[in-house]
Amino acid sequence: MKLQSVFLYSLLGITLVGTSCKPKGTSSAVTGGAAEKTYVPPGKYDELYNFVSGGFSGQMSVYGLPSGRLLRVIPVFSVDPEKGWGYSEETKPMLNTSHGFVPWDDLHHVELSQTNGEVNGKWVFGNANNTPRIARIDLKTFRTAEIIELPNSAGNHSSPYGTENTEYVVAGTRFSVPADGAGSDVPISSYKENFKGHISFISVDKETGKMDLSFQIRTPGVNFDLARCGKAKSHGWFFFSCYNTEQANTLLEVNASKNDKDFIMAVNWKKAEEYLKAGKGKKVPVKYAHNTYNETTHTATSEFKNEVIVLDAAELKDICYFIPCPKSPHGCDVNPTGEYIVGSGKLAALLPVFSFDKIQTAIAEKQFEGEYGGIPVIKYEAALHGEVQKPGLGPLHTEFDANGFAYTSFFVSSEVVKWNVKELKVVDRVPTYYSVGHLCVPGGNTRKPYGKYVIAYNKITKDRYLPTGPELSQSAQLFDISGDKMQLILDFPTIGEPHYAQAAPAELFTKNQYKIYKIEENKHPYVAKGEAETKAVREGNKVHIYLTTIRSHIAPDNIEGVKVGDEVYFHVTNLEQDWDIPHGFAIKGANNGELLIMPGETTTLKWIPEKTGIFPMYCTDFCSALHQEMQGYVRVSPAGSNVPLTASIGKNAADEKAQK
Ligand SMILES: [Cu+2]
Repeated sequence: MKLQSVFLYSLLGITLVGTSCKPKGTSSAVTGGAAEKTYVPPGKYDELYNFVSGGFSGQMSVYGLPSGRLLRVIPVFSVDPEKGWGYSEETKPMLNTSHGFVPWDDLHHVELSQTNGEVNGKWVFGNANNTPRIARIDLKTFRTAEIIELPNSAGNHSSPYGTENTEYVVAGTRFSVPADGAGSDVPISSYKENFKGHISFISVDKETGKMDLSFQIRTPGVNFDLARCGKAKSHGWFFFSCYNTEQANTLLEVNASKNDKDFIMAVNWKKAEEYLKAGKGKKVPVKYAHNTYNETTHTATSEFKNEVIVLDAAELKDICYFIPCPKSPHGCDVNPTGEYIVGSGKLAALLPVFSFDKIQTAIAEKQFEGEYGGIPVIKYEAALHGEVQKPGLGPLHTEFDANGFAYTSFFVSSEVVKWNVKELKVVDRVPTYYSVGHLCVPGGNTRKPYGKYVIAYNKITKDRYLPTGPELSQSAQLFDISGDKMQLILDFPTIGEPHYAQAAPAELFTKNQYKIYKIEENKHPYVAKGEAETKAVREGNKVHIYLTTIRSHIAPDNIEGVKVGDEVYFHVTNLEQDWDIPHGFAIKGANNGELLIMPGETTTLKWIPEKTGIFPMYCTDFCSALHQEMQGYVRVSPAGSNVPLTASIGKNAADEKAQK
């Protein structure tokens, strides 16, 4: 055990050295011609979309490659004043959970939907690591369309990984915890007895994308880190990396680093489906939110669900198998043929590569070394294809190209290493600046990698960019891998933590893009389809204002008769039917964000005035030469006043009265 600790601390020591000194050749690493390879002339589109997680920002960002230009930040789990996400009444339900309104999360992994193991351009999924949730983003609109909460889970790290036809996205719990509900109040010291892992299988409708928590598999209590589905020959299986097989529940830094080997868990999900159909699952009472955004009503709804079906892996012996893997594995990656599964022990000095065929033989011949928590443990040698010797320090994650090569990131030694999957020989290595986490080869997790680039997502930037106070921008680095040697061609700053990313050719997405919402198809209950339909309606202390925006005015632009303490709902319909003409909406004193309303859309801002006076409202999104004139006034009177509620445009309420 002493030796292991020395090994652990020597790795940590290297971390400190590696991140506090500037490696040699940080600028000379970029060779001539790099600028040409990343230059996208003004007016030209990039070749690829790169979907990058925002980590602790809770959002997803979209970059063009090879330019590295930031194209969009998609709000997912965190409120976003730029888009009005989580501020408009219509989007607030998207952030509902069984814990109430949760306006933040930690988005670690992105997953593009697939058909036959290739990216199909329909959706991208993201995980919420803190309050476990999975989101589906519709790539017609680049908007979050659905968020489903995960019961019995804590720290939803090992997600969202999809099967090769996106039959399911899966989510493994990072923290094993007692199952939700009755029986969850137990001593922490009873970890071994009471803490359980749950792997969630969320089905995805092929046409609509609609998600459903189909079932969960209950496992012994360990920490699940990452996962990948089997593909081609291994379709029907899933592979999860697990650490903390020590089942430590304090000081994991040391106590979860004791065992020489942890596990990769192989799951036969087709078998699990059979058990599900045969009624072998147990209905377990839980509470979780399922939030859906409707593009016709422009409104999200939350539905709360009360049970989930759980299959117990310790009882149903042939759905889960453990494979020993050195040491605290992070990445668990399946190559394009589906035959090889690469384990990346973040405290290991070698890379084990497992063989799907050998795993199947080992299961058939029961080559087990015992059980762990009731689950068979396959003998290491029986599952192993071979080990890559001395590849680097701290392997994290592997992606693949189309030519039989793997690219592994090494956090501790800050490098990307290219190696041959069959022969297990290192063929190239390049430094990263600094401390790379995940990698992305466009399509590198599919049956047909695109394979022209590898992008490193780095945790630390140090001296890479102009100083911006105590924190520097995080970054990505683009390498050309079209030749034998990897060539660094671009650095670009990123938002939040660029934890993981995927990329695919732009044409998969550009063909489906929404340009407007058709106003005649708008089914929002408070839509105004033209200025003639604008009005103000009082229902007790609620005031509904049907308001429209079009270049360059707001209708109505004079509202009187609102009283202190009223709940005022501005239902703003953007009448524009022209691409790229959103309008914004804000009002003085609203302790809320703004709205951003797409062409043809209706969105609502709730405002409770607390003072009397005249409150200007205006368009916040620069829309035309007379954008600055796009404004109006709301008069707020005392709570008991009898100023009548009026809404007008082109004249004042008082003028109207005078005419009568
Ligand atoms: Cu405007």
